[in-house]
Amino acid sequence: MGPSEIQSFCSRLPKVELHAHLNGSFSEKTLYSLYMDSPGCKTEDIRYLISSFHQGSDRTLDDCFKNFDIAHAVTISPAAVRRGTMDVISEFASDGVIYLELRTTPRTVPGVMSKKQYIQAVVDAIRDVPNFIGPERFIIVKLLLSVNRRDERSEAEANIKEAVEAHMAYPDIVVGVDLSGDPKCGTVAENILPLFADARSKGLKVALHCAEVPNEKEVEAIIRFKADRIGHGTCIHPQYGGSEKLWTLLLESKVPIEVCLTSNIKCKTVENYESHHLQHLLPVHHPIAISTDDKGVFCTTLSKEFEIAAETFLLSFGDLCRFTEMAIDASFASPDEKNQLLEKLNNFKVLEG
Ligand code: 6MZ
Repeated sequence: MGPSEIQSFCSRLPKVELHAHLNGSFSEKTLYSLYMDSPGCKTEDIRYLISSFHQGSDRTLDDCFKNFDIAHAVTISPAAVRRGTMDVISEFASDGVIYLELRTTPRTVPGVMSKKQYIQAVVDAIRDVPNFIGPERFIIVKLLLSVNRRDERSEAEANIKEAVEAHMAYPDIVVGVDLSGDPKCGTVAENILPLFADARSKGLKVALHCAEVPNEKEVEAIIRFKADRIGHGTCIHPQYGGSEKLWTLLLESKVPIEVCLTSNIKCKTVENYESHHLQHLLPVHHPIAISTDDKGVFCTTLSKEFEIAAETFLLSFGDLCRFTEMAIDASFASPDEKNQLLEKLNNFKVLEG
């Protein structure tokens, strides 16, 4: 298999995206167009953000988090949030993504937008999907609401409450909660895990960012919590500042890992693709979902992430189909939806011979 064959296969393959932060997924085009309607956003900030999209791995985790603050400055009204969401969904659908779980942190903009209105804007865009992706495309979209670990506990409580209410109002769309935010600051995750347990008891699935940086105690608490999925999971294996104990706990838990290759390289939490922790997950057949994290900020697509995985770890087309299958299994879709997605994958396999 040559690089162009791999590229073409990855783009045709029906894919499932399980780890995509809304405000980190805006493309250059979306940011420019939202910026034109955001008088409060500084031109130099938007220039900085867009130029940073094209940087390689010469920035730090802190630089990446500065980017999110800039993206937030262009989504300060329900109309902007809705437009941005529609663009992100369209772009994933054009990339051959048949199932997308978006996640976002409900935000209040005083006098302009409440958390409820923010969530409603995203939900409205998702409900409108069949009308804007075009008849030749197919995509199922779900929403997870995030808690930012940088925020106060009261804010975390407020977001979980909003998530529970949104799930009751839109059970087919709002399906989960997420813990994210700068892993080097803020809340100690173990203190707010009871909030996630509460959300789980009310029917929401739980995805937790875990081990982007080493933190034995917190990582152990998160693995023992048995989330439905873990984001990143970098510093669990001893090679990345984790330990044998954590690694064994993870493998025993069988909790799927959302693997974000380019994000980890660009944030410098992993040195290069060859030494990515995916190398340890593949041989033991631990469930994984290849994901983009922030396709705008990291200038990537899900097809590209599949390509990188295939080229780095010498994977076959069969292995890549298996990735989609694993992601369907790890998704928060309903059993009927999972069958529908599997059927799409099987049809693709038949067509490809
Ligand atoms: C942890 C991340 C992240 O929620 O405003 N976010 N959290 N690790 C990462 N790896 C690089 N990438 C993004 O989208 C932006 C927010 O997602 C979280 C951060 O909290 C960021 O502010 P929303 O739509």
